[in-house]
Amino acid sequence: MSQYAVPVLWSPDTRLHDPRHEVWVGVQTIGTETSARVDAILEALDGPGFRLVEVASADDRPALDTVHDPALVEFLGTAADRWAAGPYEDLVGQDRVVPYYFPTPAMTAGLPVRPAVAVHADAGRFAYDTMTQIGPGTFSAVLAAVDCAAAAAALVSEGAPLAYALCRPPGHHATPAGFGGSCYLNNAAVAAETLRAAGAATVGIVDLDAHQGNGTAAIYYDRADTRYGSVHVDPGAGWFPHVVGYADETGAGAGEGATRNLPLPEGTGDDRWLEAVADLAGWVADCDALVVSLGVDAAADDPESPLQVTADGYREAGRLLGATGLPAVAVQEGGYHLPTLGGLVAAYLSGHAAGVRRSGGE
Ligand code: SP5
Ligand code: ZN
Repeated sequence: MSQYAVPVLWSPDTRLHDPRHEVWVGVQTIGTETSARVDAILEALDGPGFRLVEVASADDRPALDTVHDPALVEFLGTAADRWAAGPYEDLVGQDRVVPYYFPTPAMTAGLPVRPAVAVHADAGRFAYDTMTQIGPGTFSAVLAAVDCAAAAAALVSEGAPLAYALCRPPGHHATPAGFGGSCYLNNAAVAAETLRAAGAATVGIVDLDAHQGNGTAAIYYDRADTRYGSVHVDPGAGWFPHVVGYADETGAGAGEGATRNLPLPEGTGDDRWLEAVADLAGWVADCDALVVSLGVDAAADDPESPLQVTADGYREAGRLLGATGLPAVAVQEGGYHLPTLGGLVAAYLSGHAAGVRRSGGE
C-alpha cells in the first residue's frame, strides 16, 4: 500500500497581506504572522507524501454568508481604500488601518449609535485589538485563505480522506462580526460550513492552536450541528484570548454540551497535551466530518506561547485524530517560529495521513 499524498491547497495571493508591525502594549512590535510563513510551510510540504494544489480565486463564497455578518466582510473589503482616501498619508505617513477607538458597551452604554465616519474610529466597530491591521493587500490574502479552506473542504466532500488548507492569515479568532488576534475571516468555520452544505450533518472542529479559537467558539456556541473542542494555554494564566476559553464554557441553548475547552498550564509538554488531544478526538469521533484548526504555536520554540509541544507530539496528535477515521480538513492557524514551522505542519499531517488508506480516495 503506497502512502496517501495529502493535497495541500494554497494560493500565492495569501502572501499579499503584510502586517509589518503590530501595536502591542503601546509600542510597535515586529509582526510575527508574516508571508514568509507560507514559504516555510510550502518548502516543508514540497515532496513525497504531499501534493501541492494551487487554488484560484473563487467566483462566489456561499459558506462565508453563513459564518460572518456581511458588515464585517464589507468593512474588511473597503477599509484599506478608505484609509488611502483619507488624510493619513500626511497625518501619520503609514498605509495600515489601525484602530484607536473601541465603542464597546462600556462606551455606548445603551445609547443609540451609528457608524463612525472616520475610518480610524470606525475600525473599532469590528476590530477588538490593535495588533490586527489592514494594509493594501490584506483583503486579497484574507479571501485567498477562505478559498483555500473551501477548496480543501470540497475535496474532502468529494471523497478525499484528508486535505490541508495552507491558510494565511489565520482565522480562528475571527468572530461573526469581529476581527483580531491576527485573524480576519474564519477559515475553519468556512471549511465546516462547506462540509455541512455537502451533506455532513455534524462536524467536529478540533483546535490545536496554542490559543483558544474564540471566533470559532463564538460562531458555534449555541449550535448543536457543529462541535468545537480546543486545547490551549490557560487564559487564566494571562494568555490570549484572555476573557474566554475556560473549561466551564460548554455551549448554550441547543449547543449546550457542544463546546469543550481544555486549558493547560504554561510549560505543558507532550504527555499532558496529547491526553487532551486524545480526549477531543474521542469527543468528536461520532461526527460525520472533522476540521482541525492546525495551529502549531504550541511548539516549544514558538515565540507566542509557553506550551512545550514537540514535533513528535504534533505527529502523535495527527495519528490520534486520523484514527477517528473521519474525513478531515486541516486548516492552518498559528505557528510563528520560521525555522521549525514547516516541519511541525509536516509532522502533524504525516501522522494523520499514516492512518489513511490510499483506497480512501484522492
Ligand atoms: C492565530 C494566532 O495564533 N493568533 C495569536 C494571537 C495572540 N497574540 C497575542 C499576543 C501578541 C503579542 N506578541 C508579542 C510577542 C512577544 N514575544
Ligand atoms: Zn495561536
